[in-house]
Amino acid sequence: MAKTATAKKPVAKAAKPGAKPAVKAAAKPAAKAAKPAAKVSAKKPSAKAKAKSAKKPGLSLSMLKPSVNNMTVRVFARAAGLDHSETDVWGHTRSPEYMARNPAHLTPMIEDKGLPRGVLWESCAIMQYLANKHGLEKFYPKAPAKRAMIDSAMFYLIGTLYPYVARATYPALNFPQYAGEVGHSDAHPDKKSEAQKTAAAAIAEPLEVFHSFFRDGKPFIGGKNPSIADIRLAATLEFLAVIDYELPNWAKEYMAAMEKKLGKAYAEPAGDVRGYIAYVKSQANA
Ligand SMILES: N[C@@H](CCC(=O)N[C@@H](CS)C(=O)NCC(=O)O)C(=O)O
Repeated sequence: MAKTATAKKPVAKAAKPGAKPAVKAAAKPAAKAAKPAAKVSAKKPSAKAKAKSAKKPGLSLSMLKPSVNNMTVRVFARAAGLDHSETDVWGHTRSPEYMARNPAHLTPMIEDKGLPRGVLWESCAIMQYLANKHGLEKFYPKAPAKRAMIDSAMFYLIGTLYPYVARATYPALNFPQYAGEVGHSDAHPDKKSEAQKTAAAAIAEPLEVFHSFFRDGKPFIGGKNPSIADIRLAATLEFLAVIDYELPNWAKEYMAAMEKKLGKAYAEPAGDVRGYIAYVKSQANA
């Protein structure tokens, strides 16, 4: 979802997380999406978690709740037990303050003193960095060959699968174009809908590659446990519900397995995305 802050007014209105009708349609966590730029502590640390967070200093994440790019990092931070706070930057990504820190005006974005420019964006790069920094090998193996497969799956997702998903779902989500897409079209709505359908049809092939090649008979791309590539994939597939995309059975089972394995860490951020989808669908049917 690019250019949120510059979205045309009606779009911005429809898209605003936590707008009243959304609360009605949304699962509970989406209700919390209401306050833009509000800092929300993602979790109340237990005594054990507090001890852990001494090793893992607080992390600040700027995010947008309806976005699966953001859901990716939100799930990861929770699953990895990273002590972090989340700031909802809805409507602020193009503000001079945000742009001064992040000229790409993108979320998710983390802030960390150790980073040369103080901030980092791109969901996969953020997960790689945090996994490296905190030695989270369970999510991002160190062994070069294993790591290369995770990297390959993530690059393939961002470079090939995601653009199809964005073209197929963003019109239904009332999102502007995906970051990196340019162009304006005066094409007849029928032609636009045809292009959207073509993109949806193109999803099947790369999706199958994740199954047959990257999973290769294992429960997850990471093997027995979900890796950062699995978090990225499962979050991406969440958007397909907005176009009632018929996922193959393996993908349905895979997503259920991800949610079962990661529990609340997955369910809570997914609830925000699902809540938003329920809201836009209810608007479309109204
Ligand atoms: N490839 C990037 C995509 C990031 C992206 O498109 N972010 C959108 C939200 S889904 C955004 O922050 N848009 C706000 C803007 O462009 O102003 C990632 O994986 O992090």
